[in-house]
Amino acid sequence: AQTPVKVTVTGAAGQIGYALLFRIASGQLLGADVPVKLSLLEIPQAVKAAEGTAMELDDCAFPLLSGIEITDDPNVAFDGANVALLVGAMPRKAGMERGDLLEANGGIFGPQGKAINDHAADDIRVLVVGNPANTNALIAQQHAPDVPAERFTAMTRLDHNRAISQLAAKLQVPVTEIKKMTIWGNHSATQYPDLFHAEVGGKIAAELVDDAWLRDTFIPTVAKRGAAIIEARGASSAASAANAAIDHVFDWVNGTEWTSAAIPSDGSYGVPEGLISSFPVASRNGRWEIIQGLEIDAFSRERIDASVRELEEEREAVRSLGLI
Ligand code: NAX
Repeated sequence: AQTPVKVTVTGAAGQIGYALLFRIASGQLLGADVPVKLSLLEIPQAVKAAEGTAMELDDCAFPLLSGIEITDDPNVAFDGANVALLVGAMPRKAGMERGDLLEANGGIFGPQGKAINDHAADDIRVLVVGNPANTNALIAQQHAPDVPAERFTAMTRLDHNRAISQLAAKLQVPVTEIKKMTIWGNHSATQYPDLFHAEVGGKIAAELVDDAWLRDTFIPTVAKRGAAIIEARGASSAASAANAAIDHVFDWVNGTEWTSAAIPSDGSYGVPEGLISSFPVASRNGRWEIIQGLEIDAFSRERIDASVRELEEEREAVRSLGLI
């Protein structure tokens, strides 16, 4: 039998954790034939709640689930980890300045990056979900000098899936008709969902919708969807976020021709090297590759640059706080 893959989930007792763990254990993260071992990392106050979730995981008798470990120690949680889903983060509280938010998250993602560096398996793949996801991923990466930089990624797949869904609804086509969707930049309100390369039945999506809808409805609807979910549900996106995390890791491991993921820039498309920014990506042989050669018009250029500028500002801020 195959050795189980160790998957570490931080913030395991939170609402995304609750939506995520059962899908991992059922084989949707890596494949229906890959046994998994789960490691749940929580803060001490939430360990008991994580134990409750583990009881429910036991009660599913998942054939692929070979064990569950629960801990509040990152050195234990990441020991031998093959996949790390960094979900737990410090949310922005009312009146909190951006510097305070970045500093609080630096206190989480710095030590977790170091624990990954010191204890994870050689093939470790990291997906950061906890916000501000791109910059948290950068912090963790900078504390893990022995891990190839490209193994640290942040999630824009939820934005990508939202963009597909909005476009499919507008054009009244099945989501499966939409190809080559791209989210550029930061997982924040400045993100740029790009319809100039997306295709619907072989036609460029931007040519099938009017400019005003693209600019004034589509882009803000995708970018502000998280806030709309909070408004409607009274809680932030959880099952859809968990679903996107599953999609991201599944495609990273199993391959895809085109999706969106925030990965370390190699300078492509004018995005400064090292920033963890969302790009159109393919996954081949277990590695993300930025899709090259796309023409970027002035409209897209301006929006990509604005989101990338925000990422640069976040990087400057965490540098000046001594977090990287
Ligand atoms: P919850 O508040 O329900 O859960 C977070 C959990 O993390 C809590 O159980 C908490 O105890 C735990 N935690 C905090 N610090 C920790 C640490 N140092 N080590 C281990 N665990 C720790 O939040 P939830 O709704 O699950 O969201 C989690 C994160 O995902 C948030 O930062 C949220 O902003 C972010 N999101 C990111 C999205 C994306 O597309 N990238 C979309 C969904 C979501 O908003």
